[in-house]
Amino acid sequence: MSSIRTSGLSSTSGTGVKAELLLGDEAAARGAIDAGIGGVFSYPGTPATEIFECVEEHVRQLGSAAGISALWSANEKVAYEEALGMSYAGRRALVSMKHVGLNVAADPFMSSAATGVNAGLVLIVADDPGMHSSQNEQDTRYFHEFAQLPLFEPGTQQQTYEMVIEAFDYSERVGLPVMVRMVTRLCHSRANVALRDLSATGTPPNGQAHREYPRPEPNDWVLVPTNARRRYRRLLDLQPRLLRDSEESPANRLRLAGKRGIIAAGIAGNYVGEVLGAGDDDSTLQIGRYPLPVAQVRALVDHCDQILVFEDGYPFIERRLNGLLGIPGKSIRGRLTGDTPLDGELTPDSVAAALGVPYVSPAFPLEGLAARPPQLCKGCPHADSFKAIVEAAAPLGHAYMFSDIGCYALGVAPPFRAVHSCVDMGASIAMAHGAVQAGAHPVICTIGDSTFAHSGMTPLIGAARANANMTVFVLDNATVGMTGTQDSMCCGEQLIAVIRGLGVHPDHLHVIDPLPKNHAANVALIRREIEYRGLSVIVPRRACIHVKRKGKEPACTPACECTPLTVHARPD
Ligand SMILES: Cc1ncc(C[n+]2csc(CCOP(=O)(O)OP(=O)(O)O)c2C)c(N)n1
Ligand code: SF4
Repeated sequence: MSSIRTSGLSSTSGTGVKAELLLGDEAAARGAIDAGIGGVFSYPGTPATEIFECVEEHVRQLGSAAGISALWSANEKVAYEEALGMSYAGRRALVSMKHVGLNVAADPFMSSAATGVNAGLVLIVADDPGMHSSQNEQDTRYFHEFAQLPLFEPGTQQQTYEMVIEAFDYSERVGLPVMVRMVTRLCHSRANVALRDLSATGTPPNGQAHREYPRPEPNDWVLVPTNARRRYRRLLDLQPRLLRDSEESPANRLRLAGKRGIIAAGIAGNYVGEVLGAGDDDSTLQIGRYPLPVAQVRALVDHCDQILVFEDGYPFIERRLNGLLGIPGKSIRGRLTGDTPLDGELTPDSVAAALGVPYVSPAFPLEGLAARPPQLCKGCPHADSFKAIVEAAAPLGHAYMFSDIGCYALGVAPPFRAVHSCVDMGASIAMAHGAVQAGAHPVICTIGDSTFAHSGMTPLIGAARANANMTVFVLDNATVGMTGTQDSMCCGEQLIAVIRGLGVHPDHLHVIDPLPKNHAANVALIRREIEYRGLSVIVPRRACIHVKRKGKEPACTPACECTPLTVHARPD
């Protein structure tokens, strides 16, 4: 019988009292709430967004009694730093983001491995193998190794809940940030989760856990070289303990049986359990925690002739097993050997094929369904903006149109074809400025209001300083449309004040209302600004139709004095 079980880790002393049907993201959030966090920090990004939103909803229902602060951050670096500050100040902090968000947060993240933490700090990163809603499928486990920090990898919703609680405790025991890696299928699927009875465990009520600020060694957090060397040495000295704790953890489960060995990481254990069912003879090692438990891996390899590795993402474990030269007499198989595809998500079908067992997927067959490419919603303000931009630029020669990540990236498709690049958040303005320095003209750049606040402001300072010959469109739809209309950090008149403050000349800063009735006037103004030999910024301002549908107010700051944005309902 397979020892890779899909059930969760057993909760401490039978304290699970009620089961709730939760998304993986919700299970993570509930774990953090039950661990007594003082705050959650995040920037939206699929598939991690619902972690923050679940805590936010909890705070909305309980108000200040929740004792938790839940404010979106301007970007992932800011989110990580805010969480670190809360940890230093003695409250547990959760920070969550999608995988590419950790690239943005990598600077404080790497250095926090040296400073360490005070109250528990848990970083949840949601990977997106298969790129359902992402620009790449990088594997966060490499960041665990890069930073030399402990990482948990739950395979089920129940494990997610339990591991997040354990991650906070562990973070305080070792004085380090602890990472939790999730993947899209886990984040966005539901299962019953047994939640702890906090009154029975003596856990402090939500948000009440508080640790003293550790006055004796404040220099630990000041990474000037003398301290940094000392703190890095501490991180290195902790490594044997992190390995031992991982080897002793019930999250890594070894079962020795037949001569074929299976290593399954996180959610892959579910797929193996599903396709093999009861009655298989294989030896198994379920990985739920890193550093990789070397002792268990060695025991499995010694016992078996052939090892099959199933892991979502890169062949992280398979590569480590093989090293440079492989293991004489043993066959290590997985993504590198083509037993499972090198890219995309694992599925029960691909796992069954690699195991050589018959398996009929219960999933609905997709063949024959008409393809439905994503497109801008009917009535989307971006459509009117692109129409005007394309028409204005047409007679001026081949325009270079740099863009960014957001709903407006759909301007790549016909009839607009107005997006020639979309690389990473905030890249458009810097790339446009680079193209200007290569002598390109006309150079046009489109970026959303949330992406601008995330990482578009800094490149605009340089472009304004150089008066770069380009035209920037900050598409202000008053929300973070692409990830589900979260509040935008900077829109309306506040956005204009920021752009002006970054050094853009007021004569070449314009707000337009992208409506069909204004089309001719908008085209004329845009053309004039493209022809101007210097930097222009144009802000097409009209709210996303879903801001209205959700009955939300456009997300200007309380201090904002802009005239209300034109909000249009969907035409149908
Ligand atoms: C580093 C990173 N963080 C988060 C995301 C997820 N994401 C994609 S676009 C976007 C923001 C979109 O908002 P905005 O720029 O205002 O454009 P809109 O979708 O509203 O048109 C976010 C949060 C991402 N792709 N990369
Ligand atoms: S969600 Fe809003 S911004 Fe995105 S395509 Fe639809 S209307 Fe446009």
